[in-house]
Amino acid sequence: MRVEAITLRELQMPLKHFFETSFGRVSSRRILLVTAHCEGVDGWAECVAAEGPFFSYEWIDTAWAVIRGFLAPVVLNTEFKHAAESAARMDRVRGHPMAKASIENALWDAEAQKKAQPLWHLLGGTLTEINCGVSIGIQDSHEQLLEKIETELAAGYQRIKVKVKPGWDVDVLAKIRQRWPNILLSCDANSAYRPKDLDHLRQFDDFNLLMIEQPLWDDDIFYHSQLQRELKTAICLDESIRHVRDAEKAVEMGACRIINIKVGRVGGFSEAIEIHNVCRQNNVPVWCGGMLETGIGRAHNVALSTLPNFRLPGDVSASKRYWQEDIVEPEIEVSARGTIAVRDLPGRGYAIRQDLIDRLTVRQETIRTGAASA
Ligand code: OSB
Ligand code: MG
Repeated sequence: MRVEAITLRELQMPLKHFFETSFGRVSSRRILLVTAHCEGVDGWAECVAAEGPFFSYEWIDTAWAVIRGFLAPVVLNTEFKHAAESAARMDRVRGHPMAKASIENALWDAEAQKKAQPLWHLLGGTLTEINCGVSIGIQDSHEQLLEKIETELAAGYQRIKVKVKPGWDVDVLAKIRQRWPNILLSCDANSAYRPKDLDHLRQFDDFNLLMIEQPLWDDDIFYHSQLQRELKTAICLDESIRHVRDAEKAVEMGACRIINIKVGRVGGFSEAIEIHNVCRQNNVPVWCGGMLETGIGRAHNVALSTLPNFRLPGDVSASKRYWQEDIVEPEIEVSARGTIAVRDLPGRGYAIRQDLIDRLTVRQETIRTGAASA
């Protein structure tokens, strides 16, 4: 398989409702799509870098620049037996996992199509139905949040995750638990707390949470290991797990009991699979995180979630929660039991809506040759 050209596209897509985390609010997404043109087959992926460097240092403009200047040049016109080989070619570039993931994952999609295999099968997936939860952002009022939870539970989602930060945490969790004593409930702090908040965080133990996601610094493992020893509730790491060594370290140090795998955050499918495997060997359950993706990123998340250690419901939810109209067909749909059935079609299994993508595109560039200092 040879990559003849790579097309980058930026799409402007308004969210149905704003999404707020401890690091800020977003109302409209700038979506970066990557297409790898591979001898008659187009592989597609979504770069999950956001509108600004807040979840991590990457954002859409750094991703675009690093792909154009440094990543595309090392994969273009190279013969690959397997998409995973592209990771080693891109290794010389330090960091920028979301940019790298978008290239590698587009190649996996192309490879699956060429082999006429579903992507989930090529990744080594075994589950045919995946379990879904939702992530609900910080709202303008407690009432608005409770209403949203009500809606998602009625839709069948198996787990509710709410975003928390100082000032939007204990009271919120108490109200949720009062109304729904038994639902699977977790919270995500996106690094909003510090070790000095220990006494405050201990109150979270009263709510029988499935986990507290990323309470401390985005790059920390050590202080999480101290915190985990003090809390009954399981810590789940998201931002801190950048590659398989972080997962090994976190497990070894007892910094968490659960790991959230986001394929963009860890640099692509091959690293995500390695993290999955290490967690499986150590009996640490994983689940698939989300980054407010369109259907292209979502389809990749669904495929990854079929690996056997994805034992907890992921943040893999229906297209219609975020988008008026999604760019894949059919849209990602969730059953009344809160599941997504995998599709037995070659590649990602969801067709590209090229007409709609063209209408939403605000910037486009095709890279054909190794340009800058490759
Ligand atoms: O930390 O999991 C997170 C969205 C943007 C950035 C970070 C996170 C999230 C979510 C949304 O929680 C998950 C989704 O895509 O539904
Ligand atoms: Mg998170």
